[in-house]
Amino acid sequence: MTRTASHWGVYDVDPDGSVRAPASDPHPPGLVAGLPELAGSRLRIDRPHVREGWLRRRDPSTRGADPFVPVDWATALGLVADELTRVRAEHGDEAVYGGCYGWASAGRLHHAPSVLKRFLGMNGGYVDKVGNHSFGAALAVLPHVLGRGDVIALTPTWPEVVEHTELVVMFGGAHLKNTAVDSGGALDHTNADWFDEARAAGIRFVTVGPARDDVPAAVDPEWFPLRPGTDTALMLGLAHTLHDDGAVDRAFLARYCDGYDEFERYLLGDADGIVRNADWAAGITGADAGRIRDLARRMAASRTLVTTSWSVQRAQHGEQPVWMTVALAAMLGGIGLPGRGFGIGFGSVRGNTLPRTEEIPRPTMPLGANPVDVAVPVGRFTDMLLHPGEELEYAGGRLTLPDVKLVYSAGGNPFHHNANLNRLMAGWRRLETVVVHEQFWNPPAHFADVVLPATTTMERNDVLAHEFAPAWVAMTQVRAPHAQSRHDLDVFAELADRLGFGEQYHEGRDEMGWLRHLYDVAAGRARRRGHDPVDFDEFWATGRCDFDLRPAPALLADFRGDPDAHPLHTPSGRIQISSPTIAGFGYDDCPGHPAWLEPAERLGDGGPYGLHLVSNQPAARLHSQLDPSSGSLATKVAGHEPLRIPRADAQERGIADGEVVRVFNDRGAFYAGAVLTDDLAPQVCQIATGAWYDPLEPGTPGTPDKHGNPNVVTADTGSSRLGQAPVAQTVLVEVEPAPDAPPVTAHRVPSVR
Ligand SMILES: Nc1nc2c(c(=O)[nH]1)N[C@H]1C(S)=C(S)[C@@H](COP(=O)(O)OP(=O)(O)OC[C@H]3O[C@@H](n4cnc5c(=O)[nH]c(N)nc54)[C@H](O)[C@@H]3O)O[C@H]1N2
Ligand SMILES: Nc1nc2c(c(=O)[nH]1)N[C@H]1C(S)=C(S)[C@@H](COP(=O)(O)OP(=O)(O)OC[C@H]3O[C@@H](n4cnc5c(=O)[nH]c(N)nc54)[C@H](O)[C@@H]3O)O[C@H]1N2
Ligand SMILES: [Mo]
Repeated sequence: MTRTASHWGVYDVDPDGSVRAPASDPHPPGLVAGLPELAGSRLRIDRPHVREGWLRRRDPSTRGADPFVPVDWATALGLVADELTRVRAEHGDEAVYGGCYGWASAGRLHHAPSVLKRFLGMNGGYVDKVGNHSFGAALAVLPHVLGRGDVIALTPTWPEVVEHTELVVMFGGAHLKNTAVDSGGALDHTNADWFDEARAAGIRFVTVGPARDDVPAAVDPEWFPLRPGTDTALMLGLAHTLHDDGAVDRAFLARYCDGYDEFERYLLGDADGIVRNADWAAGITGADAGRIRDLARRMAASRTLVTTSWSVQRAQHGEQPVWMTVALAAMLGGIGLPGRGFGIGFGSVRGNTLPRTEEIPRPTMPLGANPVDVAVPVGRFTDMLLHPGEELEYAGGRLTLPDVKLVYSAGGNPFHHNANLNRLMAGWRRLETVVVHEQFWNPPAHFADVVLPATTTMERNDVLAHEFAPAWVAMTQVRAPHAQSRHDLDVFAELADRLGFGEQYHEGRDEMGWLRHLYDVAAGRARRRGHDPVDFDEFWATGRCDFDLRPAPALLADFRGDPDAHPLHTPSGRIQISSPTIAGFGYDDCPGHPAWLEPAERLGDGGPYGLHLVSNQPAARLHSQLDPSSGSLATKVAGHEPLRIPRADAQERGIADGEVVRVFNDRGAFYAGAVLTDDLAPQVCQIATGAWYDPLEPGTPGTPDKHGNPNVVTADTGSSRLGQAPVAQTVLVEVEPAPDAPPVTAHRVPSVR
């Protein structure tokens, strides 16, 4: 067997090292070539390294600027074990942060954040994270609205859409490149084919958002150019037209919803005199009022699905567009019918191609208990570093931010996922110690004190499994570990040995022993749910365990069938168009019903920065993963990450196509390569995330990034006090030509003593 897998696909490796996707994948993304290409790269970390300033002086101020000292594994693990023990003894278990956020790699056994948390939990505990970067605001609000927070399941599937839908109105679109990946692993890539089938079935697509190309041109979508962050206003305008036309499904609202009246009073402006109609929406969104009315009428007259991509809620007040999506779908009355109602994240990842089934319990590494009961919202990580002891209002309660002294990170890139990197840097310098497991000399490695080299998926045996995938796939080791790199699992097992709980950690199992054990436990659970998985030896010999997926009914179909027998887990048992619980929190940034709330930054606000920056997911990478691969490098412009800018806005600023530009605001600046386009709404610029952070003067506050990392300029405020979720999309900038931009040095190995 030479088959292995990644988050972006399954692939086979020939003895000569060449790779190809299996024939069963109709459209494997180019990303598949990235991992094998980088497996032996000069950027791989060959042995443990310790930052000189930490080793000699325990000086945090030169972190990111110092040379590294290579050490042997025994020395490195001794340093880490002693440091963990010191920090716990001097500052307590709440001083250790292990809630590392990150996609890591595919594979259920060698899942870096899991093996890390299992280790830290047994070593006294760790401060964890709560929420996520992907859909944190939705995660906060939907339990109050629908009584459930399983956001990735809250969308209809493609088969339902093709069979039942007439009109799909997509806020934020469903860009095909996003469906290249699934957390846990994409088995195959069929979204393009589903779009084709939908087109053949005569389904109409409307994409509402800042970019024309968020829906494939193949389905000839209608584009509603929109100022970013204004979706809620547009949805309110649509809702008002439904109301005016008498097209609201009152019977649906009466039987299945609670609190519509209160929302309706807001819509009509009963209290404040502001009528949220199409004209009002046009003024905020930049869309045409006549087109808004027309769209509302077509939505009422068709079997309509309203989808909202996760990007839309990755913004200040990001709870509102999600809540309003549900409210709008409720007014149309289609919720619970196949292919109708709403979809949150339809097309944000690959998962919605599959006939939804009851979840197959996939193999997972048991985390064990965490004796420390503190979890900080992911978006508030820098607040935690800068303001220990302060109170944070969150989700109706109050959270005291812990005083973290040591960050232990494996499988995430804090210089990718966090916003406002200059502020992060100020917090990062307050840490006494940063321990990182990494595969490459990337930003997390450059900004660590102890760097332990990790293997990649190609160098280990594992099992690929995703909640909604119809098969588990054996990931076979296809290369020897690079240089002295080790599996994260083995590193933690040895650290546990040194700290006296080795047997508890590894339970006497080696890699294959663990795989067999995790598989057997999951297979047992699957059998109890009526599935018939093959035994482990057959799985490993054939490389696959297939499940017969029984398509489940449409989302909320049982509730629609009988809301008394299948009530939602909300206070009323119904869909909460208004929520007394949320209203009771008294948050002005998240009131008791969906509402348009003015964000801190938006186009037309009269401030000094005249362009809205959208940072979307990269086509040629997974976040920062694969950035040095040839596929990603081929997308760069003059060595920098490309920034798309509308032709007129570029010309106004004297910017030519292919030129290097400086993108800046009060929080920071980065350099990028300009690409002039006609595919963006006026005054909207767009850059993908994931260019490796490349500060001009590492560790110096305010230093520009040379490469094109948008998080140098993004804000790290919370979506609201309800969600405290990241707001990457709420950011205004200015752009200017930068003929003297410094050269990019992102893909470098540090100097070594
Ligand atoms: N401006 C802006 N910022 C954003 C977003 C945005 O839209 N705009 N999106 C946000 C979203 S949705 C997300 S999910 C986050 C993603 O942020 P992250 O998940 O932090 O990004 P990745 O680049 O996937 O980071 C994974 C890291 O793990 C390492 N790694 C991979 N496999 C292994 C392994 O087996 N062992 C070890 N030890 N390390 C491994 C990789 O080298 C890489 O450094 O970013 C967020 N940040
Ligand atoms: N190839 C690839 N695929 C990925 C990933 C990757 O790194 N690479 N990351 C995965 C991850 S972790 C996640 S969470 C998902 C994220 O999935 P999404 O959040 O859906 O994806 P994005 O690319 O961030 O945004 C999609 C589009 O939303 C539009 N948009 C931005 N702001 C607004 C707005 O205010 N209103 C409207 N209407 N539209 C707006 C932008 O034009 C953008 O192209 O993608 C996943 N898929
Ligand atoms: Mo994400």
